[in-house]
Order: sequence, then C-alpha cells, then structure tokens
Amino acid sequence: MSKNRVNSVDSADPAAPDLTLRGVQVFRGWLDAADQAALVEDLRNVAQAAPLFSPMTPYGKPMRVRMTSAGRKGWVSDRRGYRYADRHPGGGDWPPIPKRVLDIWHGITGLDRMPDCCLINYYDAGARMGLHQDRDEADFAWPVVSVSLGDDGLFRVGNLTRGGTTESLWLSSGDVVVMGGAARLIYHGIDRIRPGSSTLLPQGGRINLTLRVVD
Ligand code: MD6
Ligand code: FE
Repeated sequence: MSKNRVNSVDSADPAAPDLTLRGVQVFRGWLDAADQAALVEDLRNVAQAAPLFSPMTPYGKPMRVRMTSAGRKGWVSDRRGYRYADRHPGGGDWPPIPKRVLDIWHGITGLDRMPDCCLINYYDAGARMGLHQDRDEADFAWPVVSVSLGDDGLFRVGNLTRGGTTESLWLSSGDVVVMGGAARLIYHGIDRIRPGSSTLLPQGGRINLTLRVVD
C-alpha cells in the first residue's frame, strides 16, 4: 500500500489519486483481492459484535442501507436526527476499528490522527443512498475516506449546495475515495449498485466504509 506517493502541505505523506472528480479523489484498486478478502473477514467480526441495523431517517422513513460502526463513535440516525453515538442502538460498545482499516487511512492521507468512526454501510441489490453532505463532524478540515467492497456502485457527485449539475462514476471493489479540502462538503450519493458484478461477498451486495474524525 505505498503506491502514488507525493508531498503536500496537508499531511506528511499523502498518496496521489488516479482521478479527481470535482475535487473528490479516487484511488482505483487501492486494495488487491487478498486485502479485500481479509478486510471482509475483519468486518464480519465487527458485525458479530455490533449487528447491522436499519436506521430511521429523522423524517420517519427507514434508510435503504443497513449499517453499523466501529470506533470510539458510531453514526446513528433516528427521529432525533443524524448524530454520533457512544453506543450501538442495542446498547453495546462499538468494536475497535480494525487495524487493516486504520492502515488504509494512514496510507492514503499520511495523517497520524486516526479516525474516530468507521461507518459500515451494506447495500443489497435494491439499495441506494440519496445525495447528502457528510457534515455531522466537528472539524471539516479532516478528510473523509471511503472504501468500496463487493458489487460496483454508481457514485454521483454534485456541488457544495443542493441542486446544479452532477457527474457520476462507478466505484468498484478495492477503490478508495477521499473527500477533503474544498471537496469536503460536496453533495454525493449512490444511485444504484450493479448486482452480481463482484464475487467478493458470497451473498452479493456492496459494502462501503466511511472513515471520519468526529470531534
Ligand atoms: C457510498 N459514500 O459509497 C457512500 N461519504 O456508499 C459516501 O457517502 C461517502 O464515499 C463521504 C466520503 C466518501 C464517500
Ligand atoms: Fe457520505
């Protein structure tokens, strides 16, 4: 995990992306097949301790993706709103973020500060995620890093405010996305997945991890 190194003022030793869309950086195939399989094993262990759940939006509609978290903080949503919580909705602690995940964060960003939350989203064949900003964190100077596993997902990138034109690209298993700097608050979402496009997950579907510094 040491390809594409460049220098930057933002961190000691960040990696260089394969492509940039409206400031959103995409690292294609950052994880090879063996890395991806090992990561899925780590995530199975997380989900055993902190089961996937289907959160309600603040508007009372169930979210289409199932999710859980690892780390000091977990991201949750219910009638009270979107927020970070110290515990799983079932009452237990969130498991620690797997080392393999922290290694991705460090390898990509070069940052010594580790993320507080690793949100795990699971998309089944019909799941999608509407356009949103990641803005529940205290300090937008920290980037958000995401990791795609399993089936391809059609990622749509918009603007810093709602509306306007958008551009889309397919994210594949092993790709890593960074939203930082001027792109940190850009609207983005997943329109659909491409069922059966990957054999990584025996049951099919797509996993996306989002790594964030929370407070
Ligand atoms: C997804 N990704 O790929 C949804 N957020 O399933 C995100 O919402 C996201 O990819 C912040 C930074 C990168 C992302
Ligand atoms: Fe997001």
